[in-house]
Amino acid sequence: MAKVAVFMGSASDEDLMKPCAEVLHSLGIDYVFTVTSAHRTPERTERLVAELEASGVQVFICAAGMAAHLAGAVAARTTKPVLGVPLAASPLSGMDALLATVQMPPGFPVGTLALDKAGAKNAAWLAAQILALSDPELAGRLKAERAGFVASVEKAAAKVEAADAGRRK
Ligand code: RP5
Repeated sequence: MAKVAVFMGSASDEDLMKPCAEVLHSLGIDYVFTVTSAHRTPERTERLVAELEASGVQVFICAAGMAAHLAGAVAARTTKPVLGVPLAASPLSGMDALLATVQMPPGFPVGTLALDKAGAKNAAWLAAQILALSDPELAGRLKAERAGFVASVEKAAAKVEAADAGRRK
């Protein structure tokens, strides 16, 4: 049963959002990954939110570029947490999507992540942390992943230090 829904405003957003799906998959979180537009398919967006919420989705991740209203449109239709990923899809390099996503009026929050792939990944991590509030097993997996980050930095540091030591010889 999907716990997270990932919506993109267009199929052209798929490449930037694949890392979100990859993180969710790596954490063993069941998710839906699909396209729906606040502007082009408002009825589909409304229907998907209602159906997915009824089927057990706990967190909605919405990614869009340009005048990015998708996260706001979803936030209008659910009280589940909505995370927004602004995408650079216009000559404004994502500033348009960032402002449209982050500047929600009071009462309809959208937890806004970084632009593009960094935000896509962190939306998945944050969704996992939200789910982990009521899932001790997932919380344990997140702690293990953090330990993996520590190990990879220590490994990289040792490599850099060894290379520097070699240059000084
Ligand atoms: C937004 O407009 C989409 O999220 C996409 O980032 C952008 C351009 O969409 P396409 O014209 O490529 O479908 O709604």
